[in-house]
Amino acid sequence: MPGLTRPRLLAIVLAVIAGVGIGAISHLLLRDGGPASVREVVGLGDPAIGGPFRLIDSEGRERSDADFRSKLMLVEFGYTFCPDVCPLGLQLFADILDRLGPAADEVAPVFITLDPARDTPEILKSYVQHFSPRITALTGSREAIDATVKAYRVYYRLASDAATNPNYLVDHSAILYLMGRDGKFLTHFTHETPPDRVVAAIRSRL
Ligand SMILES: [Cu+2]
Repeated sequence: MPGLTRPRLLAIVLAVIAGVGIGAISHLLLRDGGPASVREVVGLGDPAIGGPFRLIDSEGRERSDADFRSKLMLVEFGYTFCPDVCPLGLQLFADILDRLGPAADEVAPVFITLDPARDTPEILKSYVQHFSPRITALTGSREAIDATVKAYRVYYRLASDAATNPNYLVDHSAILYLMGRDGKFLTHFTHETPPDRVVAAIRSRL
């Protein structure tokens, strides 16, 4: 089966929630001027999700995270060959943009491939246009993708037959990240999050 098994998905979601929780606690402790020893220890666990990237868009242009600073960024990772998870995620992107109406101009939806070997700019272009022409699709070298994956704490794994089967699958986490205009992590959603809740979360930050 493509996508993720439920226990694994749950583990990833819990890991993200735990990471966010640690961040919240550390901020509270720091704000309240906790003891120096706590400050040091908690500081090590500060879960910065997201970060700089330098990738290639579907027009072949180099794009960096800084290009999206004037907008809220909605980020999702996947691959065009994905039979089920990614189409759902991109449909959710399209639903969110529709529901936002004119406010959609304030949001930059970004789809980053986990499969740069097959997802060329041309393939990404025709794929995301099925969902919304507003979506920016990004690819790049395996190294550049992996650096971005690491920054966003995304899980992915190529199927074991990837070297021999051209139709190989990629197991991956399915999380939507909402990033602020400063590029910093705000919150995240899953594909099960109702679009209206995502829209409300976005509107509250416009
Ligand atoms: Cu997928």
